[in-house]
Amino acid sequence: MTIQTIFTQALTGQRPGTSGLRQKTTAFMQPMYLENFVQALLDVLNNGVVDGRYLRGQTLVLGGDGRFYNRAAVQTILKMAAANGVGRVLLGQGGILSTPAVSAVIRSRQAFGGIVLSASHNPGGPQGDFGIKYNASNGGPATETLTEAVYAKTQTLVQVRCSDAPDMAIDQQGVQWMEQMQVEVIDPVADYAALMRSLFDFDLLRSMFARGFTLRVDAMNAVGGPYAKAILETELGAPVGTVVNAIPMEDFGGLHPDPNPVNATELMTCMAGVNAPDCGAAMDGDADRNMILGHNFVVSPSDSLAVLTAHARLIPAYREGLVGVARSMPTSAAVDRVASALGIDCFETPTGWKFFGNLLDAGRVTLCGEESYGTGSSHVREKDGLWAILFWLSLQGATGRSIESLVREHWRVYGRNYYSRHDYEGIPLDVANALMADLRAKLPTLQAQRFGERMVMLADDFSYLDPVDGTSSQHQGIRLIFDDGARIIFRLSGTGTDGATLRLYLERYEADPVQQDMPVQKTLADLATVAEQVAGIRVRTGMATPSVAT
Ligand code: VG1
Ligand code: CO
Repeated sequence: MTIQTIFTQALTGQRPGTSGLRQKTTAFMQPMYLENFVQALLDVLNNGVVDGRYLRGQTLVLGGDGRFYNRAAVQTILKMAAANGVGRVLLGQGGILSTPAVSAVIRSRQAFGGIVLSASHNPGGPQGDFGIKYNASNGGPATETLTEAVYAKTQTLVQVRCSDAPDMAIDQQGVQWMEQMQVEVIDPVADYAALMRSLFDFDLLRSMFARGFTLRVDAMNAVGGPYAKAILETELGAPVGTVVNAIPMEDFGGLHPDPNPVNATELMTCMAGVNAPDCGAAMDGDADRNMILGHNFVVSPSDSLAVLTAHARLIPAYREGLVGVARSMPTSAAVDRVASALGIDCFETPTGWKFFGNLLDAGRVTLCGEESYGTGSSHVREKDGLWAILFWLSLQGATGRSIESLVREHWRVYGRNYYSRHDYEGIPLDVANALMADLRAKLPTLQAQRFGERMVMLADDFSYLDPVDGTSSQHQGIRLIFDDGARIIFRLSGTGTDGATLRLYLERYEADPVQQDMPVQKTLADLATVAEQVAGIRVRTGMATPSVAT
């Protein structure tokens, strides 16, 4: 075995987005595409840019969501890690690790960091997307400082180091060596399952299933399957078949593993049927997202965060209460009301889990969430789909109440934040950029403008000053906040691979219990009209309706 130096050409366009570098699988499979990015990452980690620490000789965790190209990418990364002085790699068996499991393993084994191979909720397969992201020693997504350093490096890269060792056997657990590097193939589920056991009352959950509580978890043929089966079926005694679409497939069996009512159609139908189970749930490609359903009832992710916050003390891990909570800016303000009632801090961050990391590390928050079906806590530094499912099961077990009644009671107590996200996908980049630029330019004129009954109280482009390390992030989304608390938000997605995706977020608050059961889109229609008036989405994109509205 020798270490080869391969000369390469710097590539443009390898700037990580909201959650790592995502691209068409075909792009990733081009010669040197993955290699260049990985070399840039290893160079940055080896030069002490991060906290003055050096990767050389240290441990990296490696795994992915099992999508097409996962296995090949694992082999490439192992050879490059060995050639770049990595001391040890902890590799999920078969190259498999969910995003929350990578976070858990980094933390439990005190690794230097980890590499996740996933494009998360994006479709997979040769015609789909692939992705790679780096998580730091806290288990959380790399900060913008690090991803920008990696991006800068990709632009000047001239060589890649790689071992010419043969491919490794990755399907058996155990220890092997490549060059000077130890590779330990680990059980992908064990560390994660142990962590869940330490947070929740597994006896309570076991007794629920023993009494006949019914659950259907749709793993969408993605990486959540093995975790859900091991924990829910094997350990907690849920009947076999509780977890469906449970075997990770390279193309997710043609499903789009983005758990929302539009994509998880099979689950939606099942939960609307007469024999619907007590609870339904789905996860995304890398198992960090969750959708929770009752009988014919979808819990909106923003409400989910608020309900979990309100009842957290029922869970052993949060019995002492929460230190604070955080939500991404476009997420509804439902949780803010609970935080204020509990007298705890509530932080508003830009979109993407990386912005929660410092708050969690500094002990300022315990729970975090995003409107995009993401919820999590201080137990890891990622959102966590199965954790959210176990949390909701525990709430049902502890209160004896159904999902729908828990949410409806929440609305009665705190009011309801009607909420919807409209996605306009596949817009030409220049059209999307012009739309945002024009909105930005218009902001001063929107201030104090009236739209029907409402007046704009604040029109701005959201920026965030991290209260822990003082870094600032600009241009995180255009906000129109009205005098009645309603909000309209526009931002461009940072995870897509086809042109641009415009996300329009609509929210309005309803305190009156009699008015809390209206059809969501209908009750937000006037806000959608204002958004159209202000941004001219229809005219600019030629799209009469959003491609997805959830
Ligand atoms: C989307 C979501 C965001 C989430 C991100 C990664 O980003 O809106 O809330 O953190 O995906 O989720 P964007 O930039 O496309 O809006 V995952 O599960 O795809 O890693
Ligand atoms: Co995900």
